[in-house]
Formats: sequence, structure tokens, C-alpha cells
Amino acid sequence: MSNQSDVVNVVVSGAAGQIGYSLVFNIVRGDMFGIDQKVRVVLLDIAPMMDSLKGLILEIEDGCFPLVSEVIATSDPKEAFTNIDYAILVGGMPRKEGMERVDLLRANAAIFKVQGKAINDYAKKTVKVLVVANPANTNAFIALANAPNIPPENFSCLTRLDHNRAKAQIAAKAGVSVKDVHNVIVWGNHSLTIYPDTRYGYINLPSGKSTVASVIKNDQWLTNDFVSTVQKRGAAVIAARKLSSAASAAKAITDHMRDWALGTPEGEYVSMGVYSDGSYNVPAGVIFSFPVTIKNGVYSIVPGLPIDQITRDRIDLTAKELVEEKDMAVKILAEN
Ligand code: NAX
Repeated sequence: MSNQSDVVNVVVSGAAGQIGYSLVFNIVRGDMFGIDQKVRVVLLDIAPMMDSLKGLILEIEDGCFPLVSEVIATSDPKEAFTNIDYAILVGGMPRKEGMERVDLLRANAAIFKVQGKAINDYAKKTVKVLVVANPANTNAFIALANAPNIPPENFSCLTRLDHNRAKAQIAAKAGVSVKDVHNVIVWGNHSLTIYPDTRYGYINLPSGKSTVASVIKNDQWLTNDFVSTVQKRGAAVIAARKLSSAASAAKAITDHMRDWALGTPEGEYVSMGVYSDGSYNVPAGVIFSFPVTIKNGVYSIVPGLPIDQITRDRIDLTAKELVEEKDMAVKILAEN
């Protein structure tokens, strides 16, 4: 923790929502920034949710978490983002019945424009931003487009839940613990086009390190059922729970931020939606999920992985969707 300050300042937007209710406890418990790192937590939500946030603060107090230096609740973006080290943007406008993609984007553009500007004006210039609210990749693009003083590399979106889902599916199929599954990744947009890819993945067996394909021995499953199970996992949770993923999303957010702050183990790939620099011929400027490694708070897109035709087609498909969303967002931002 040597590169962190005495107290890290973290804001969670949408803190009164269902993901917020799990996430905030992961933070104050020390799961995100380490068990010796003090935290100041800002809970941001809309004004009608302030009573609910007061209740959350009472619960945090009652939990007796020694790492907490302060918790505040606010609906004011200026107060929320001032001097912030980490911004986790979970709050957004959910898709309502009959809503077109462009309407969802328009509703969220309004939110992420305001929050992007507030980050630009009030957060530390080194702030690390994670956007969770959907459409996550394009909301992150909107936030960074409104924060010209913050490097675009400081903005990311959550695809770690898809990454974790992919890893869990492989572990279950192989009959091993998730801790033995490594370097399974996801490419692209957090949507039905996200592409889980096991070709660089390996599994630690008692006999040694083996490729995922050589353990699973079912290429048909790896290219078809596995991919669609991961892509449709969010819908499967909703169908069963009648609510969308919450605790697993909070765990994935915690994994994402912990790794970004503290680094990844040597040789371990994780997936993050990050600003495309044109790697793997993904159009520059979209927020795209790539395999990354992280050291000293800085991520690097894993270079030079061989891309076969199936992967090329899947990457191009999900990139095309993101370019369309970005073009739509640029038009919406130009409207006002
Ligand atoms: P909830 O509806 O339970 O909570 C959302 C919260 O955001 C509410 O408390 C609401 O008042 C607040 N909010 C709305 N507008 C706001 C604003 N302008 N400023 C601050 N707060 C605001 O949703 P929840 O289940 O917690 O999900 C939150 C978001 O995560 C949704 O957009 C959802 O689609 C997205 N997800 C993204 C995932 C990913 O992997 N990227 C996975 C999980 C989740 O589905």
C-alpha cells in the first residue's frame, strides 16, 4: 500500500441501490483497498434517496469497521467528487419497458455528462473512474468526453463480472476450483456481444499447467454453449431472482478496483473496459474490454496475443456495436 495516502477518498454513485448495498460493505471491510487502508466513503444518490442513505450510514456505524475515517451522503456532484481518488459510478437510469437504445443512452448521457464535468472540475487529477451503470462502456465514454483535464486512461467500465462469470463456467466444467483457472478473458462491450475467450487460458492441475482446451476437451462447447451462457448470464439471474445481479456485481467491482489500485499477480490477465488505443485493430477512442495486466496503479493492454478468424469476427462485431453507440452519444452530446 506504499503508493496510497493515509486515507483514500472513494465515491459510490447509486449507493442507495441494490449493488450499492453490497459494494459499500466490501469497501469498508477492506476488500477493495486492503485491510490496512483507511477509507473515506462518499455515498452519492439522487435527493429522494437521502433518507435511505442515512439508514445505510447507521448500518455502517453499527458494523464497527475500523478502516472507516468518515462516511457522508450527498446528492450534490460537487460535494461528492471533490478531492476524490476513486469514483465508482453505479447510479444510472435503468431501461424501462418500451425504451429504445437511443432513449436509454440519452437519459444516461445527461447523468454522465454532469458527473464527467464534476470529476473534471473537482476530483484529483489522478482519479481512477469505474463506470458500472449501463450502457457501461458508452457511459464511461460520455464521462471522459466531459473531463478533458483527466487522462482518458483513468476511465474504465465494468466487464469484470463477465470475466468472473467466464472463469466460473470453466472451473465448473473442468471440475476445479476457480483459483486454478487463469487468463480466461472477455473482449468488447458489456452487452450480448461480449466475447469470452479461453484460448490463452490455462488451468493448474496437480499434474501441472494445461490449456483450457486440453482440459475441457470439447471445442464445440467452448465456442458455442460457453460463450452464450456467459453472454446471457445476466438474463438468467434476472429470470431466477426477479432482480438483476447485485452481490456478484459488487464482488466484480471490488475485484476491478482492487487490482487497479494494488496490481495483478505476475502473468495474470484480467478484463477491463478501457480506452482503446487501437490495439487488436479495435477502433481508437471507444471503451472496450481488453485483457490487461496492472502494476503500480497503471494497466497495460496485453500485447501480441494471436487472433484467429473466429475471434477476429467476434471482436469486430462487438466493436461495431460500440462505435455505433459512441456515434449516437456524440450526437446526443452535441444536441445540448
Ligand atoms: P438500482 O436501481 O438498485 O440502483 C440504482 C441507483 O442509482 C438508485 O439508488 C438510483 O436512485 C441511483 N441513481 C439514479 N440516477 C442517479 C444519479 N443521477 N446520480 C446518482 N445516483 C443515481 O440498480 P442496481 O441494481 O444497483 O444497478 C445499477 C446499475 O448497474 C444499472 O445501470 C445496471 O444496469 C448496472 N449493472 C451493470 C453491470 C456491469 O457488469 N457493467 C452488472 C450489474 C448491473 O446490471
